[in-house]
Amino acid sequence: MKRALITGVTGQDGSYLAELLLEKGYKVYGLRRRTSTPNYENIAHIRNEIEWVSGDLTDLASLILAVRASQPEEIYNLAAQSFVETSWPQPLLTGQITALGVTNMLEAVRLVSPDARFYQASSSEMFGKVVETPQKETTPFYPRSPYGVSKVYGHWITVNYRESFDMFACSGILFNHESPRRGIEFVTRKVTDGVARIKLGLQSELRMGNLDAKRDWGFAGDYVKAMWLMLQQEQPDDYVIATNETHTVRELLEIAFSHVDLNYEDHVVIDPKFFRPAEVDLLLGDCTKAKNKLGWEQKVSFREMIHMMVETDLARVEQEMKNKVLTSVI
Ligand code: NAP
Ligand code: G4F
Repeated sequence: MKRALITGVTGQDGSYLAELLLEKGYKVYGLRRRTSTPNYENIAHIRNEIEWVSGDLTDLASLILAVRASQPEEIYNLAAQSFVETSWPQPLLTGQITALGVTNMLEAVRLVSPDARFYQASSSEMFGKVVETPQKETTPFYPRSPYGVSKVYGHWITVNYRESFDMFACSGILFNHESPRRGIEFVTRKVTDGVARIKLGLQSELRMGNLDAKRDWGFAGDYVKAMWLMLQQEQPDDYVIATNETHTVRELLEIAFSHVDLNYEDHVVIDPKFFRPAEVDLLLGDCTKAKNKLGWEQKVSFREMIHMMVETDLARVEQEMKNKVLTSVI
């Protein structure tokens, strides 16, 4: 039985990846950091199938112990302070987790299991103020946030450990990917949750930032397959994973609101609070290399994914409303 260690297993991608690896018969170890309120929402259905190891990306000793306890053949480093907006008010924390945390992880692997295969969750945010379109593996980076800068560091330290120590270390440069498990603060989920609340009469407006920003949005369930494929190759390498399509936030609003017969213009209010100090205006990925070498391709389209997210949020909010009525009756 193959063993894999996943950091960030409680997050969106970690939960889909854990499902995929369990389906493939892996023994899955999940790194869990201490929080005052446990956060198992995304992995509640497989919680008992995961072997838990405790640790934090900022604490090298804990990572050494986690790698020692799990003895993994494959390590997926998905943990990060992953919300771009938070990286301006918390640049040092973001750097400690999202940048130096990668070195901590790589050191733990180098010292304990140097033959293990390592996946680093790099990001299209590294392309930032893009210098070419579409963006591919050879496109120069120009990050626009402390998060993007941290991911550039994480990317290059991964490449450096591959070249310095001959480690099987891969960096997946993933463009935005979403799902019903996406954190509520990210724009797709904020919109689909807002649509559900407006449709069910719980609120009437949705406050938004820059509607002209363009993103290449895919489905997280498709993207974790690419992570796994990267670690099954003969040689370690870096790959862009994207849909080769871009959409504005405005198009996202149109698709989500019209799915429940609403017009976004009747509900969206522009709030300067949600504009960023420096924006990434356009992301559009070219994943030809992943298609040719990994045989990877997306299955779920942007529109299908947004519909899936609206439907899931409608069902959830409706259930929450029922529970509230029940609680008040009791
Ligand atoms: P996410 O939902 O925000 O999950 C982040 C995970 O990291 C959570 O499990 C979180 O644990 C964990 N974490 C945060 N700080 C930690 C620390 N100090 N020590 C240990 N664990 C820590 O992120 P995601 O969307 O699944 O993304 C996964 C990875 O891919 C991230 O590295 C992200 O930056 C990168 N990425 C994401 C996208 C995307 O569009 N989703 C695109 C490119 C790259 P808690 O539950 O305890 O908070
Ligand atoms: O959903 P977002 O917060 O994602 P962002 O900043 O693109 O970052 C995500 O994707 C990266 C990959 O490219 C990951 F590395 C990163 O971890 C994360 O998963 O914002 C998308 C766009 C931005 O241009 C933002 O300015 O939506 C715009 N936007 C407009 N109004 C908004 C809002 N974003 C948020 N979160 N909230 C708004 O009200």
